[in-house]
This record gives sequence, structure tokens and C-alpha cells, in this order.
Amino acid sequence: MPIGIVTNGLILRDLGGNMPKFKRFRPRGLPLRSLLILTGALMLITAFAPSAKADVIAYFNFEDATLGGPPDFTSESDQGLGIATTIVTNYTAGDMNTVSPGLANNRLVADTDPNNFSMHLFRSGMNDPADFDIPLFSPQGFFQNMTVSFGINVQGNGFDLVTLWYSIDGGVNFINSGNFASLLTGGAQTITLVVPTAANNQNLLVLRLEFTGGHSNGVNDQDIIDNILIGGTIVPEPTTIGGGLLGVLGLCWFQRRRLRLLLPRLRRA
Ligand SMILES: [Ca+2]
Ligand SMILES: [Ca+2]
Ligand SMILES: [Ca+2]
Repeated sequence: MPIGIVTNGLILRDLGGNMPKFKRFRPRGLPLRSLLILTGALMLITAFAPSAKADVIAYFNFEDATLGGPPDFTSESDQGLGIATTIVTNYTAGDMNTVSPGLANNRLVADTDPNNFSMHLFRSGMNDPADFDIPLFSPQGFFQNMTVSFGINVQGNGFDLVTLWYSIDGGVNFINSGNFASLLTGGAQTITLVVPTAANNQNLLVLRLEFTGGHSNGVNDQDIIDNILIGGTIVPEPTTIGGGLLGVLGLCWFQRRRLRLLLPRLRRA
């Protein structure tokens, strides 16, 4: 029997006895493969390494809604922008709705949805203080150097002030960040509030936008809000990097051991 033919009867039968010669396994292919695996694993780790550029942590464009219906509080992870999360509010459901068009203020260039809708708040006086809570739970990664920004178009009789609060216990207790912004009495503007560093790396983080100083109990246009963005840096947990490195070392060890086991056999063949 020629060297290199597999003698397993089942395989020979299945192939009608015409088993072609296997190429001899070249030992020099193994180190190359180890190198490729190592390179691939290192590239994977680099891809998850902390980066200095600003990431989209969560983004809300209010587009997954219907005109006149309830506001869309789901984040835009459906189009790959940030994590999946949903805004929770104490605002009376019947005192807010979806209006058209959307606001240009603070809209992400990467947002591929048509900008048809925004959130409309009315009866601001009856919903004061108005809280919009954004859970940013991060079991797989940490968020740092965050800002919260949004577009708002005040039509009069709306809220006076927006204040940023945060919770590091999943929304049980909220801490005033001390960062707030006055709202115009008319017209569109973009508001940006810095999240305190105490909120960095908190995996039960919730951010709260609290609107106060509501002036109206009517249903006239008051505050129209769109494009809420939580930007910052997404950093993987140290254990993710550590686990990746351990994986690479394990692969190298495994390949080296396989090589050492195979070499004597190949020499004998
Ligand atoms: Ca949405
Ligand atoms: Ca969407
Ligand atoms: Ca919109």
C-alpha cells in the first residue's frame, strides 16, 4: 500500500476503494498556522482595546413611532447606534405624543432613519418635575467620559430648566450632578450636559434628565425634543482583555504541544 493512504476500511469503502493519496503533512505548515491564529487573536484584542474617539453609547431619534402616537422611547441599537435601552418617564402618557417633523439639532450624521418625528411634551405645569431616565447598564463593558445632549424646540409655556441626575444603583437613588441648563422661551437649541466622572465605570448606571419650571396646563405646543445622545468612551472590562490574552496563550500552548506530538510520528512515516 502506498505511503499516506488512510487504511480506515469505512472511508475506503465509501470512496469505492479509490482513495487518493493524501498530501504529506508538512511540519512547517504548523508554525505558520500558529502565527496566523496568534495574529488573528491579537487583532481581535486590538479591536476591543480602549479608543480615544467618542463612541455612541445610546441614541434616541423618536422615529419608531406613528404621528400622534406615544413617543418612541427605544434607543437606536436597531440601526447599530449604541446599546439597546429604553427611556422610562414619570410623564403622564396622555400629556405627550409624537409630532412631525423631527429636529435637525443634535442629529447624528450616522442616523439612517428619515427624520420625520420628535417627542412633544404638553401640560408641562402638571408634569413638573418631569423625569426621563436612561438606563445604561453595562455588564459587558464600561462607559466613561460621558455627555448627554439633545435638541429641543420650545414653543412657549414649556419648562425653564433641565438638570442632569444620575444613579449608580440601577435607579433606586439619584444624585444631582450639579450640571443644568436654562431652556430658551422660544426656538430650537442643542443642550449638552457633562456626566460627572463619579458615573464612570458604573455598570448599574441610570442617567436622568429632569425638566422643571413648567408653565402650562394646556395642550398647546410647549417642548419638542429630539435626538437624545449619550456619547463617551466604551471601554471593555479588564477581564475581557485578560480573558482574551489567556485565550491566545492557551492557543499557542496547544499548537506547540500538537506540533511536538506530531513531529515524531511524521519522522517515523
Ligand atoms: Ca427607536
Ligand atoms: Ca430606529
Ligand atoms: Ca427624529
